[in-house]
Amino acid sequence: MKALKLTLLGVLFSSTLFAQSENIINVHNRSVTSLNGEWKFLIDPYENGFYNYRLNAFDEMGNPPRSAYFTDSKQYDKTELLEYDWDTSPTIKVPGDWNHQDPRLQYYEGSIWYRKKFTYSKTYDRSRIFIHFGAVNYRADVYFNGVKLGRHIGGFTPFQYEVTDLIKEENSLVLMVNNNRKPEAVPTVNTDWWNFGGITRDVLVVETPETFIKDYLIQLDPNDPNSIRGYIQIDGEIPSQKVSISIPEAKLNIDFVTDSDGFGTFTIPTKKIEKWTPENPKLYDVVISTQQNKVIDEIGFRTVQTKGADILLNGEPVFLRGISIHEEVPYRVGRAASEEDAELLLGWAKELGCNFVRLAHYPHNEHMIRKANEMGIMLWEEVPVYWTIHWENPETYANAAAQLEAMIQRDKNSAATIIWSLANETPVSEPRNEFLHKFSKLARSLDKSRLLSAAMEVHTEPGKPLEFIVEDKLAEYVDIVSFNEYIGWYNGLPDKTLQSSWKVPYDKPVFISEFGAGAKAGFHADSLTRFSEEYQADLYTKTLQMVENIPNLRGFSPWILTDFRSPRRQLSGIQDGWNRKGLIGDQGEKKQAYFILQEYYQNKSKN
Ligand code: GCB
Repeated sequence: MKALKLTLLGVLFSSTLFAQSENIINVHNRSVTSLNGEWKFLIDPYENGFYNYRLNAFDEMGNPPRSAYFTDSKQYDKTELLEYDWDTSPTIKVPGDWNHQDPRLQYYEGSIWYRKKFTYSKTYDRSRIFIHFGAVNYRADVYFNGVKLGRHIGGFTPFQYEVTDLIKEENSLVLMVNNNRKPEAVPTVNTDWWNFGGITRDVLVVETPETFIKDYLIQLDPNDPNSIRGYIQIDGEIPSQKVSISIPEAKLNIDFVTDSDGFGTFTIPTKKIEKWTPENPKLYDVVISTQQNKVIDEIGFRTVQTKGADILLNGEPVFLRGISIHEEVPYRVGRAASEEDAELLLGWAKELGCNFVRLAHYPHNEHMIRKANEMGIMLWEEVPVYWTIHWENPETYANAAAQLEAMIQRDKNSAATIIWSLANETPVSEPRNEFLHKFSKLARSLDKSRLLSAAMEVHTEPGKPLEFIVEDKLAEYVDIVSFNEYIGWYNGLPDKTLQSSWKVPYDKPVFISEFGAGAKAGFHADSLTRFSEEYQADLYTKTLQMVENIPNLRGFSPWILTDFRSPRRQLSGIQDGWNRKGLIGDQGEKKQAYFILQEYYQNKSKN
C-alpha cells in the first residue's frame, strides 16, 4: 500500500525559497476562494521584468530592485523612473490561454507576466493557506507579496505553494509564464496542437486547518472487490490522530489512527456496494474526518482488469465505444477550462453513444474528470510523451515522470479513469523502448489498479502492402495494445480499408486509439474530394466495416470529437489553422460522419 503514497518528483523543478507543496487531493471541495477573473498582464519577450541588462536574474538578488515586475511597485512620486505600471496595464481572463484574448498574441511564444491583487482574511488564526494552480502552460515563476514561491514546469498538471506565513490582508500574486517550446521538454517542439500559453486552469486560495487531510486513496481493492481499501495522509503538527471514513448511504464506517508520519491504511469489508458502470454511474458521498478537518468526496467503486483479449469492468467484458477529445471547446476559440465546457464536450460524446473518451494528449482539467464520473464515461488519461521527445535525456525523463505522477496523484480516486496512457506515436528505437519500459514500471508502482496503454503505430512489410501489423516492444509493457491508423487519409483512399488484413500477435485487448479524416463542416462534394463531409463519412463507413477484421478488437476512439487549433494546418479556406478531423466543426456543426458513428454505437450498445 505504501507504494501508492506518491513522492513528488516535481520538487526537482522548483527553485528558491519555498518548495512546492505536495498537492492537496480533491481541492475543489475544500474551503476555497477563486482567483479566477480579470488579471493584469504585461507582454515581456525579453524578460525585462526578470533580468537586469547584464542578464542577472532579479529574483536571485538579495534585494531585488523595484524594476523587477514581481515587486509590484508603484511610482512613489513623479520623479521615480519606473518603466511599468501594473495598475494601468491591460487585463486578461484567467483561466484562459492568452493566444485568443489579444490579437497581438495569437502566435506569441514567450513570456507574459500576470498579476492579481486580492484581499484575504483567514477564517481561523491558525489556518493554513495554499495557492493552487490547475495548470499553467508551460513554465511558471510564481511570486507572492514580492517573495518567490518557486518555478513549476509542465503545462497540464496542478501545483501549489503554501503561503501561510506570507498572506496578509492585501496581497499581490505575480507570475511570469513562459510557453517557449524546447526540444528537451515534454511535449517537445513538434506537436499537432496549438501551444496555448498562460494560466489555462483555475487558480484557488485553499484554506485548511493547521493539521489537515492532505491526500487519500479510497478505491475498491482490485484483488478483492468485496473490500474498499486505501490510505490517508495527514499533514500538520499532530500527524498521529484518529481518522474516520464513512459512506453513510452504504452504512459503512471505519476509524483508525494515523502513524507519526500522518499516514494510515485501511480496509473496509463491503459486499453490498453498488458498482459504478457507464449505465449506472453510481457515486457515493464519502466523508473523511479528523477532529479538525472534514472532507467530502463523491467516489465510485468498480474494478477493471483484462483477461486474455477482454477488458473486464466489474468482471464483465466491455467494448469501449470511444471518441478522442482535445481540451478545446467550439464556439469560442481556446482551451476548455470550466465545468460547463466539460459538460458540453462530454454531453456530445454521450449523445454520440460513447461509453469511453480518450483525453488526448495530456492530462485534462479536473472538471472533465469529475463530469465523466457523474455522466458515466470511462476515461483514458494521457501524458504528453508525444512523437520525438528526447529519450536519452534524464531531465526529459524526470519531467515526464513528474507529469505522470501528478496526473495519477490527482485522479487516483476517479472510477471513470480506467487507463493511463504512457505515450503517443513514438518512433521505435532502443532508447525509446528503455525509456517507456522504465516509465511503465513507474506507472505500475504508482497505481496497480488501472490498465496501462500507449498509442502505437502500424507498419507493413515489403511485398505485403495491405497486411497491417502492430508489433512493438512497448506492447509487452502495457495491458491494452492500442494503435493509431490513418488508412484512407494519410495512407491511400478509403477503399483501401476494405482491402486490408491485420496482424496483432498479442493475447491482449486491442484498441484503435485514432482513425479519421479531415472535413470542413458544410463543404459538400463527392466522396473522393478531400475535406468534404462526404469523404470523411465514407472513410468512417468503410473503417467501421474494416474493424471487424482486427483480431481481439475491444474498442476505438476515432480522431476526434471537435475540430481543434493547430498551426500545422495551413490550407487556406479549409483549414485556416484548424485540424478539421472533428466530427463536430468549430461552430458546433455536426458533420455527416458524426451520425454514421452514432448509428454504429447505438447498434453496438444493443449487443
Ligand atoms: C496523429 C496524432 C494526432 C494528430 C493526428 C492528425 O496520429 O496522434 O495528434 O492530430 O494524427 O490529425 O494527423
